[in-house]
Amino acid sequence: MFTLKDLPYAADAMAPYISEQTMTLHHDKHHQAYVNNLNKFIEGTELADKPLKEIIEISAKNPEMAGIFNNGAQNLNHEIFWDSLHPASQEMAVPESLQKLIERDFGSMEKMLEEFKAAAMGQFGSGWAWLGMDSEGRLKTLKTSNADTAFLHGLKPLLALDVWEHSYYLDYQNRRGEFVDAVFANLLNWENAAKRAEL
Ligand code: MN3
Repeated sequence: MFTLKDLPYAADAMAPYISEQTMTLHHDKHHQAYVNNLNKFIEGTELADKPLKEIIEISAKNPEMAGIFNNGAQNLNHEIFWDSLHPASQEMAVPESLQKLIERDFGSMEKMLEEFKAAAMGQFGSGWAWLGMDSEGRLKTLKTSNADTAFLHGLKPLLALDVWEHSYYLDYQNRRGEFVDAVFANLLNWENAAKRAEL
């Protein structure tokens, strides 16, 4: 059975860019519901003892397992999302190793963030924007719908941005772009991104 991990920081650590209320509802209600539903769906089935990624891979190929897929992938996506943020009070530089790859594959940090933002803005309806690394070690951005997740598209996820409305609506209403800009400028956890890339 899966359990909801605590946030790796206080719920008010992203303020004023993401409010304590949004973080609390997002983690304690939305993410918790995905974990609870996943457990309900897999209890007593052959998937019950399998690792999360395997459950996602199996259910992705079986349309009758949509409930398992949606809740399993959303559990994984949110774990990566929490890990993609750092407290607003913390100064964080981009590790040189990651900076070099970004410049190699996008030309500059600004260009990468432009592409990453375009993925976030171009996702029609609920979904995710990603910075990931392909099997050849190249960095790419990606957008995915609903619960769909980067590793199913051949990308190791380095940064995940939740663009479901529950992620920003209390703080920014319909202004998704302002939410994206605030996260990019103040909250992205570059150190964890470099760790995920195994740099
Ligand atoms: Mn969410």
